[in-house]
Amino acid sequence: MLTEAEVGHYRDRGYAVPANYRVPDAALAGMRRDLDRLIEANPHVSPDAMFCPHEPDHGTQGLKGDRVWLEHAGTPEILDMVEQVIGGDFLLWGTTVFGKPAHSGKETPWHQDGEYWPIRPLATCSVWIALDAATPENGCLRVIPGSHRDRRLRRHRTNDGGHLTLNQQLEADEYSEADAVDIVLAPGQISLHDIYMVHGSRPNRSPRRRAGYVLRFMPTTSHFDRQLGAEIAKRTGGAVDFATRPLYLMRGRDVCGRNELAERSPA
Ligand SMILES: O=C(O)CCC(=O)C(=O)O
Repeated sequence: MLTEAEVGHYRDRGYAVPANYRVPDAALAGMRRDLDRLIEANPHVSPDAMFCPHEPDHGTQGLKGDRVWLEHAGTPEILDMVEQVIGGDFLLWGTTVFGKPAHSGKETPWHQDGEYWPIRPLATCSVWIALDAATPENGCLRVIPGSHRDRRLRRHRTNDGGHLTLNQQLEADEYSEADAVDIVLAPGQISLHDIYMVHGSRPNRSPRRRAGYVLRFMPTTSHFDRQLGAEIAKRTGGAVDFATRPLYLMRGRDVCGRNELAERSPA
């Protein structure tokens, strides 16, 4: 569980790194094996950003995923921490492997997730699980503490440069990189961040891979709006398919009553 201070840090700074939690060694070894399999099964998809690996066959990347990633997403201790920050009614609406390979791993531009997610009102908690050590050298996640506080989407532009994992990028005058903090994680450590948080990561020019598995949770007081998702996908031309992706209730009930929930069948 998050300590009271960590919950306070999440509210005040927009992110938290639980000091006392590590994915247990055996589970972490399993995730790393599953990552090797995922990469091997998808030679046509860049490991830099693999969307929805928890779906066997979904999305515009043509990624061949595996239900085992949905099992990983349901780790009870992680769900407990998510509950602490977004309450007891929430669903999983996406996952991503950001698997920055050694030497060539792509940059993630500074952005706010809320810019291109069809959730209204905007509310999520992302959980970033370090499958490898994440350090400044191999392009760890970087955040601008407190940038979520005014709950305002800043100006973004589309940048389709092939060196980026995402094509939505904050305008340079919308943040100050001098305020950035590196989220350095040992394998198995996690961080949590808010939907308005300004964040990004540098390219990986080191000899060590930097893979993270990211879980996207939202409180069911919000609506995952598929129609809006289709419009956003059209506007951004992104690799994600918001219109058809399944939504899995992880805890509680669908409070707003408008989320179309999928069955969570076993792996
Ligand atoms: O891992 C990265 O480089 C980017 C992750 C990210 O943007 C996110 O989890 O929202």
